[in-house]
Amino acid sequence: MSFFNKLIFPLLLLAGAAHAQNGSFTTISPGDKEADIIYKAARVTPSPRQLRWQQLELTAFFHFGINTFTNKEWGDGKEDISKFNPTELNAEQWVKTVKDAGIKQVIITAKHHDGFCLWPSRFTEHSIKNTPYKNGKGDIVKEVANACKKYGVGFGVYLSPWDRNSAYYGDSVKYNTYFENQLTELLNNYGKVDEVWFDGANGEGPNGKKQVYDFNSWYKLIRKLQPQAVIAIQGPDVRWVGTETGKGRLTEWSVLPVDEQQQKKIADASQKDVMVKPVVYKAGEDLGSRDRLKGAKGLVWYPAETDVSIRPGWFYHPAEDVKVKTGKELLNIYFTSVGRNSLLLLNIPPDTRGLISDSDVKELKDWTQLRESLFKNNLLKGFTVGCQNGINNNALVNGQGSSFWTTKGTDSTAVIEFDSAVPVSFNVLQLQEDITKGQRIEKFSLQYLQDDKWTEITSGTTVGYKRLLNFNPVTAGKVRLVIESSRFNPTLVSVGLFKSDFMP
Ligand code: FUL
Repeated sequence: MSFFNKLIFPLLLLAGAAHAQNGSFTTISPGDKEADIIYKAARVTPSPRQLRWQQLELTAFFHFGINTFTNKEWGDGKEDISKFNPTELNAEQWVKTVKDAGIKQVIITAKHHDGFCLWPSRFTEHSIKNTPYKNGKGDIVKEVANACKKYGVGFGVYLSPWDRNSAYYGDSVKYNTYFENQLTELLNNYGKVDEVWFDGANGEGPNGKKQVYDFNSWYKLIRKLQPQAVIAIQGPDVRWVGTETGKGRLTEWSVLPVDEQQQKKIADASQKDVMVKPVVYKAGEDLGSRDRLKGAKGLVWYPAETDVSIRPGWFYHPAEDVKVKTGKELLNIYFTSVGRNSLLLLNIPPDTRGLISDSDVKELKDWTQLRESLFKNNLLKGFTVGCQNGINNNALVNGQGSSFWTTKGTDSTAVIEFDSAVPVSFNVLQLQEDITKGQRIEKFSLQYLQDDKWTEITSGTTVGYKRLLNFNPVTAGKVRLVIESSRFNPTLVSVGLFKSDFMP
């Protein structure tokens, strides 16, 4: 053990003691004061499956089905499925294309609202087995799962609860059994499943069919058969950010209050398998501020997923070949999703041939190139780092991500100074908290020394897994990050400054 480690190690142990954790939920006792609630909130942490998911940063949707061939967004379940016949389908091209774009996991629309199944389900005739594709012997869920295995990419399924084809829909008991049978097929027959996506959409309207979903049984089934899978949207692990624009909240908390009903479910479930009643949160809504936490009965780690399509629609439409989002637009979306403490789920819909079309491939390549060149070199590397009340200051720019920076004692504010004799020019700030310790930072600013005066460049509220901010270019050799407010000792795994020619 080096001298440095001998000094630092006991400090980290001490810090570790001060950072004892709650797990992914905590209960609030009736006697808890506001300060107690904030103390508890700061120590709620992601479950292992939530942490793995968050660290993926980028995942992809493949919207593909009968809509691809009828040129629709929402089918009514009465489509002539003999139209389903992709003649050049190559799931490896889909998975390889997105993997090359840095995407770590994909989700296939195994069944969309029209009820058409991309696998030969035993429980319906409305499936691929009754189409000309491979003379009814095809299974696109399997093709995608196998391609994911080959390329080492995570695999997920979208199974729409709203089903406009099934005669059972509206007969709650029968439909729930049908749905569970289908879910069981998907969970049992395709190897490891990393994400199950339950869409909240339902267009039945006030006079339509009324179906009560048995969410708890579905969740139990998934936990039993694929315990590592996150259950997203109408599920307990991942929530919808509330918009399909690609823009998350400027203040995005992953720790949210839960009500008493959810509390009971939490108590009924085992500690590791928190059950959260699905809630749709509105895009602009404040979800986790101190004000929101005040009356909380419980707190839960419930992170945001931002889904957006590379095209105007979710399914492929030839007329949209000229409306594919450009690499630069996708870079902006990266900033407003991943850069706002969310995960980006980008939809790339294969075309009628069964391939990701050339226009989409080109824009994905441009996007990747822009992102990779932007984040290649942290300009703070080589700067000396100073923070009077900091522990492990050098971890901030060493690029390892394995150790974290925090403050001594119970300090919840800090000033971290970065110095270099050689000034650099930058217009992007990247911050990352160590979310394995919780989400804590509430207010920060970035400043630089100009004519002996500290001048603010940019400021923000939450950080979480990742925060990206862009601003007009600044050239400086003395920069400081001021953590103005935090719910407990702030933590950071990295601070980065970068220069992009493409950010506004
Ligand atoms: C929505 C659906 O209605 C769209 O068709 C699409 O699947 C999107 C991801 O979710 O709720």
